[in-house]
Amino acid sequence: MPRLSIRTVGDPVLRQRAQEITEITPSVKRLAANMLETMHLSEGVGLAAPQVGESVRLVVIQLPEEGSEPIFAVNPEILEREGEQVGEEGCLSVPGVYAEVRRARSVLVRFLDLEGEEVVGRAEGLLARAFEHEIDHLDGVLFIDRLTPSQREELAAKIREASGGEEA
Ligand code: QAP
Ligand code: CO
Repeated sequence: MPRLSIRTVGDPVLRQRAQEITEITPSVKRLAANMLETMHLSEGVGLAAPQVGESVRLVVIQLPEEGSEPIFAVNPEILEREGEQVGEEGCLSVPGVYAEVRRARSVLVRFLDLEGEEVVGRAEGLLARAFEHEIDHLDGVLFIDRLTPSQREELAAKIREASGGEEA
């Protein structure tokens, strides 16, 4: 299976609202399998279809814990959020940038699996964070959009330094 190329910040596909999937066709399943493989090769824990240039509502998540299975979610939605957690995030589409992001501690999610069966379940901790992060991608939102003004300042300063301290 070919490794898909990952779009990075600046690519307009990352800013579009992705389309609902109306039918789980073989090509949707093939995209899902290719996304999982691409995510594994890039050592990611989550990937959304727009990150590989496909503007459709499909995400894959696989937590790094031993024995955790991949989750394929078609048309995922968050029905409820509860509590708060702050933790470090990165994104394959924003390579090399990591920042603390505030998210819900727990979310109630609904999606279709690749067989078209509805799944409703509660996710906590890292899994809740991954669902929020990946569903944001489907709405054209990146984790860097969720930083505080002072975090943005800090990030801008780092980028200036990395470019050799020149005026940008
Ligand atoms: C989203 O992120 C996420 O910059 C998935 O050089 C983040 O897989 C879910 C990655 C935090 C839960 C918690 C980023 C790999 C991977 C990079 C990723 C990099 C190499 C990010
Ligand atoms: Co991401």
